[in-house]
Amino acid sequence: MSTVIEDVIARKIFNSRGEETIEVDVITAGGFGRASAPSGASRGKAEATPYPKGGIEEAIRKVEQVIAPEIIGLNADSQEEIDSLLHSLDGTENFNNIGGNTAFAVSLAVADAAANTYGLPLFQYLGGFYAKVLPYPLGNVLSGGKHTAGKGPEIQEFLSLPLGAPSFLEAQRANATVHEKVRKLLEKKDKTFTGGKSDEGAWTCALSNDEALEIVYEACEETSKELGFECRVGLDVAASTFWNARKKRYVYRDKALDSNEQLEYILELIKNYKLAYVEDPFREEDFEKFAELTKKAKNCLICGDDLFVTNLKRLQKGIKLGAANTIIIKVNQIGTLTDAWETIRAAKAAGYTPVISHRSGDTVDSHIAHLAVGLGCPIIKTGVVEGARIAKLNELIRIEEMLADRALMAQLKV
Ligand code: 2PG
Ligand code: MG
Repeated sequence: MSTVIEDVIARKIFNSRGEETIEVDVITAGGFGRASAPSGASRGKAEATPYPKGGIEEAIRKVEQVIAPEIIGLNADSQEEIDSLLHSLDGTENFNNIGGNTAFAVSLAVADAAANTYGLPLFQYLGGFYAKVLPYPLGNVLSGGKHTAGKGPEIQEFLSLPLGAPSFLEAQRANATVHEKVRKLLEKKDKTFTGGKSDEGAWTCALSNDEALEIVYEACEETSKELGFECRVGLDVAASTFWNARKKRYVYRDKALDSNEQLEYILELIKNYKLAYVEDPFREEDFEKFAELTKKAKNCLICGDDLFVTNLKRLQKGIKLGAANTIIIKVNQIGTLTDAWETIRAAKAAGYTPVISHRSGDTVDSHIAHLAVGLGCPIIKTGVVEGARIAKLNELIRIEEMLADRALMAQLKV
């Protein structure tokens, strides 16, 4: 059962958008690990730099010529040592030299190799015996913003959160039901609807934010009635993507709102549609408005994605100001598993809910399913259909089956 790393291999593969990405294999004396990096379309400004100058070719060269010689011979279960080595080999705050995606693929492949060498599923290797709590899937059912061609709603994601589901399998069934109902409602209400989907498998349409919300709300309400448990609506506003810095306004097709008006608008949506979750309702620098909304919003998780970018320092600033009560965790925003774990730990200590998340460009890599259970994240954000999303959801169904009677759903009060 030796976890000594014997070889590290990097290659170029393709993600769900058809873009090139990096995949890394880590071979130990007794096992094997593999991880590939996802990629965002609406990236936060403060995220780790994805690739070094020279792109993926240079990232592969860095893995083979700079990183591999340093980590071959180390134990794959020395995760913190290896992650800190990645930082020192890079030498910058934001992984400018080796790239955040490069660090991510190495870091995750190392953890995967250690788990495999011990003969453990990754979630158990990371979380131990009591890692038995399944997350609720927060599923993207309708897309807008940067995830579409620009004719749809400005809000980037309309999500379904089956908060009352008794099991993960039932929760995913609820999201799949909402997704299907949204299609039927779009067929009726959007004359231009052709069945188009975004990268994340969510429907696209030519409706306004309010019209889209009406449809998703109706689909969630009907699903709740049919399945007998609560299914609520969530939003990823991704407000930085339609903030106009010159005009100092959030520019919608039919209105342009200043920050105070945006706050009122979001509060109205929370009330009218019983929203359980709102992500990035303001631009990524506006910690103050996040704090104001967090104070005023009732029964709703207020989440920072572009705001925090999984970065501990940005989270600490948020905690101080009371900005948000929920944080998106995307490991490739920060680079290594250890960094993400530290952010999750600080978030939980401050009463923030960590939401582990896919990226819009993703692969069939299913590690985030294991991170949700192994690191104790009560929500996992993905699509509802599409191969790269289903890979993660089905892995959670397998984990639930593996845990059998011991499996529990997360406790989440919204
Ligand atoms: C987001 C994500 C994932 P992207 O904003 O939360 O849905 O999008 O990966 O494009 O940053
Ligand atoms: Mg987001």
